Amino acid sequence: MFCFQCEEATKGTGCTTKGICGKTESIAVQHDLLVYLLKGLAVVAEEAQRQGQPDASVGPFIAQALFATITNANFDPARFNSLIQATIAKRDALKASLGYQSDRDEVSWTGSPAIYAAKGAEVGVLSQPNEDLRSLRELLVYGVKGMAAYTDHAAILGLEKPEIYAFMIKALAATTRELSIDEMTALVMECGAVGVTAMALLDEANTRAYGNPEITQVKLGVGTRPGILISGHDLKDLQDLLEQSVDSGVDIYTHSEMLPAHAYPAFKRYPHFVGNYGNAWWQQDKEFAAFNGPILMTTNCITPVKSAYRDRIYTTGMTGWPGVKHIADRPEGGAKDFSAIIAQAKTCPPPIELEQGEITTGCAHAQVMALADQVVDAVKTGAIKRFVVMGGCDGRHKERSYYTDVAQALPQDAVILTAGCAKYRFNKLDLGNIGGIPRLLDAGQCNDSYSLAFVALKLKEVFGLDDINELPISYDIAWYEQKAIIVLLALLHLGVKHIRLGPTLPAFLSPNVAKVLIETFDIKPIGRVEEDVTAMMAAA
Ligand code: FS2
Ligand code: SF4
Repeated sequence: MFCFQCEEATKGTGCTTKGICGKTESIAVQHDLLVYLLKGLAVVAEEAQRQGQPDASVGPFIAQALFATITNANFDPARFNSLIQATIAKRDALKASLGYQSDRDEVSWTGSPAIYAAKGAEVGVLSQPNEDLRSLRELLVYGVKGMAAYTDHAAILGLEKPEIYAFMIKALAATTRELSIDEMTALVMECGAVGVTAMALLDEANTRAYGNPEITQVKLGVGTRPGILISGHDLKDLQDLLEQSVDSGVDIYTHSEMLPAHAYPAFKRYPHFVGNYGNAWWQQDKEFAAFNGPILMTTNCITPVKSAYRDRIYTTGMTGWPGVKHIADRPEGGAKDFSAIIAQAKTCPPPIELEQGEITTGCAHAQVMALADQVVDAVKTGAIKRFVVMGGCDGRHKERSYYTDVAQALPQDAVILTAGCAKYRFNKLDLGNIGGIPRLLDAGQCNDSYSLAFVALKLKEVFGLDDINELPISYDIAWYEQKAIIVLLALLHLGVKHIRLGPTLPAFLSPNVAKVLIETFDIKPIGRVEEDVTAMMAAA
C-alpha cells in the first residue's frame, strides 16, 4: 500500500504497511481500485455528455463513493467490494447504452472480488512515475474528495448543482490523460473555484433546512438520564434522531464536529438536545468508553473501534467499520430508522461526566453580519487590530499544541475566526471579548468554512478594498484530511495569500509543486509561536 492523503502520513511521506489512521493494506488497495474505476466511470460519463446523453445518476454516485474514501470515513471491506462492483456495473451499463468502447484499462477492467486486492495494488498513487504529475493529480483528486463530501451533504438536504458534478467528472477523467503540468495546475485552480460553489451550496442547504446559526452557549456537563452521542457532520441524521427520540427518556449529546448543530434554530426546540460531550475525533476511544450509551457516527472521523464500546457504536451514510452495526439509508422522502439505537440507550447508564461549563458556537456569517456595525466600528477604532482565521482540523500530533499556544499568545486586540474540529485546541480557553464581541468566533463545522470566506468578502466590500489581502485578516490553518484541501483551494481561488498551513505541509506536494504554491500564493509552514504571532499581527 501507499497512501499520503492526510496530514498524519507516516514520517511525513506516506503510509506503506498500515495507516496511522488504522487503514490496513487490504482496505487501502480497495480504496485505490475504487478511485481508479471511478476515473474510468468519469471517462465514460464525459463521453455520454459529448453524445448529448448525460447520465444524471453518475455525479451523485461518484460523490458518495469518493466520500467513502476520505480519511477516517470507512474501513469496511464489504462496503468497498459493493462500491467497486457498483462502479463497474454503472460504467458498463453506460458504455452499453452509448455503444462506447475503449481499450483504456480503467474503462474496461473487470474482475471478481477475489482479484480486487491484486488489481488495487497495481493502480495506486505510485503507478504515476512522474512525481510532479503525481502530486498535481493527487492534489486534484483530494480536492475533489473534499468537494464530494460537501456535495453529498447538500444533496441529502435536497440541493444539487449539475456543474459541480460535471467538474468532478471532468477532473477525474483528466487524471487518466497525459496532461501537461500547466494544464493540471489550471484544473487544480478550477477545483478551488468549483469548491466555493459547493461550499456555498451546502451553506444554503443547511440554513434553508435549519435556519441561520445563532450565537449559542453549549453545556459540557452531563445529566442523569441515558444518552446517545452523535458525531460527524450530517445534520439530517441529527434531525431524524432528535425527532425519533422525543419523550424517550434519552438525552442527545453532540460529539466533535456535531457541536455547532446546537446553534441552529430548528434544533433548539428539542429539550432533550442537551449538550456536547468530549473533544475532537482523535480522543474518541477514551471518551466513547466513558459515555456509556450508544454512539452514532454519521461521517468521518471514526477511529479503530475498541471493545469497550464496540457493542454500542453505529455507523450510517458513507461511514463504516467492519462488524459495527450500520443504519440503512432513508427511503425516498422518509427518515432513517434509529429505533435500535434509542432502544439500546434506554438500557444504558448515563454518561460519566468529563468536564463542566459551557462553550460558545454559532458565529456563522449571518450572526457575524448581525454584529457587523459593532465589528466594523471596532476595526475602525482600532479595538480590533486583526482577525486570525484558525480553522481546519485537529489531529493526534503533539505539535498541534502550536494552535493552543497561538490562541493564548495573540494580543487582546486580535479576534480568532474558526470552523472545523481544529477549534478543540482552544475553544475551552477563556479568551474574553472586545466590547462584547467574543474573541473566538466559531462559524461551525469544517463544512461551514464558507462562512469564513463570506465574512472576509463582506468586510472587503464594507471597507471598499480592491484586494482581499488588504483586510486585517491572517490565516493560520490546521489541516488533516481532504475537506481541508478543498477549503484551501477555495481560499486560493478567492485570492487569499500568505496562508500558514500546518502542522506540516502535505506529503503529496512534490518539491516543485510546493515551490509553485509558495511562490504564487506565499503559502508557508507554521513556525515558532511567538514569531508567527508577531508576523501575523504585522500582516506578514
Ligand atoms: Fe475534523 Fe475529521 Fe470536519 Fe475533518 S472530524 S478532521 O474529517 O471533517 O474536520
Ligand atoms: Fe496514512 Fe493518512 Fe492515508 Fe491513513 S489516510 S493511510 S494515516 S496517509
